[in-house]
Amino acid sequence: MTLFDDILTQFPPDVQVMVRKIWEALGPNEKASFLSLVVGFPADSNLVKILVKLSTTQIRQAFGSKHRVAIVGPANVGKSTLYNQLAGFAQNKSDLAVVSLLPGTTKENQQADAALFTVVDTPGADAVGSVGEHEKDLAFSAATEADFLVMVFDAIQGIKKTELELFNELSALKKPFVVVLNKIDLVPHKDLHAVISNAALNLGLEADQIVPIAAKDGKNLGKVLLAVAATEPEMVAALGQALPEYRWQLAWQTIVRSASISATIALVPLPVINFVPLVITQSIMVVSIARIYNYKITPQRASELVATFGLGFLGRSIFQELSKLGGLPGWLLSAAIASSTTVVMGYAAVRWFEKGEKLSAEALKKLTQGMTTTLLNTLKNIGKRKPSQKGLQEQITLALENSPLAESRSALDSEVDE
Ligand SMILES: Nc1nc2c(ncn2[C@@H]2O[C@H](COP(=O)(O)OP(=O)(O)O)[C@@H](O)[C@H]2O)c(=O)[nH]1
Ligand SMILES: [Mg+2]
Repeated sequence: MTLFDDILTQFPPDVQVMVRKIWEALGPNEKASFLSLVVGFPADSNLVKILVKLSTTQIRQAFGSKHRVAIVGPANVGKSTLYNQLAGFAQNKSDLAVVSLLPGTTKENQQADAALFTVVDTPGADAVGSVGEHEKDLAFSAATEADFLVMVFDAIQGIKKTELELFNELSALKKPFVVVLNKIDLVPHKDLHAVISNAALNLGLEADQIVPIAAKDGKNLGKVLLAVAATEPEMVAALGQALPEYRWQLAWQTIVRSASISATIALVPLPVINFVPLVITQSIMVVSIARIYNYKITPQRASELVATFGLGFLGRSIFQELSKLGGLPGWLLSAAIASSTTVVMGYAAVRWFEKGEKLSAEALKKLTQGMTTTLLNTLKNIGKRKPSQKGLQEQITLALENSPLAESRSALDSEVDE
């Protein structure tokens, strides 16, 4: 068994194939330097452990399996309408559901393939009588088989006794879920706040756990999808394909995750930033971003792309410049630079997939320097003592999630395009 095989066994079985592919895509020098790191720092088999632990989620995200999202709720609240919005991205029009004013229109479960995930429409789960019982059973069997529930209620109807009972029964399935309040277009603007907070109160949730939507015209559909994505990162790619206007925000989630991983990799005490684990992390990020932008690229191609942007080299030269100035601990510099190059790589990948455009070396440098300064300013607050990996990861995540970039990339665009 080679050393690499040994490392590979530490990954969960379902991601081993992918890790091996990425490994095989690396050049001989990169392979050698990675292995020498591992051999040279026996006390720091930590490095491998961190990499394994952190990249597993990412690999799952990039190569994740299909998920089932079931739309459930009382009759006539707009489940089929919402389903059609989601399934609208599917090729097959016969997958669409019949929508009508009449309660009880949907009598069977119906599913559609919306890119990477499967949406399931169900009959009303609140009906009474023998037909109603049967339909409720169908809805509950779909919910039981699903990985995620979109629970739909009617904004005008509100949450009364039957709705609450249904909510409790569905919650008892212990699936991740989002509650949406549909037909919000029928609520007068001045009552909006009260309607949402009443529904939250009755369900025992916080107001921000409820997403008001108008399925009929697609209003806030993206919020539903982001709520789904937040609990099921594997869906991010699928959602990005479905909703082009959310692509950047979805890509940003991937970038934040990768950048915080990069920082922790850099935290391991080594004289220079660990280039190879960074390349792997960034390659996986690029594969995820490609999926969001509806491209499929191999991990090999992604690692080549990462290499052509030359950010590893840039990172090291920025490290040298900044460490000459003194005053800042090496771990802080490494972490900030590793994160920044990952953010910039993510942004560069977005531009690449969006416009087939490669940012100039000058632009990349400017962006990386700017990002490093921003992150150093945030991280200075941690103090001189080196934080734990988890602590650092949280700090970076927080800083990036709260950045204006989470909403829009215009700040980066204007730096590059001016
Ligand atoms: N005003 C309004 N009506 C809606 C909305 N979504 C669905 N509806 C209407 O509500 C009725 C029931 O919709 P449907 O999707 O069949 O509900 P389901 O029984 O839960 O599947 C239909 O007349 C829809 O046109 C919405 O966002 N706003
Ligand atoms: Mg229906």
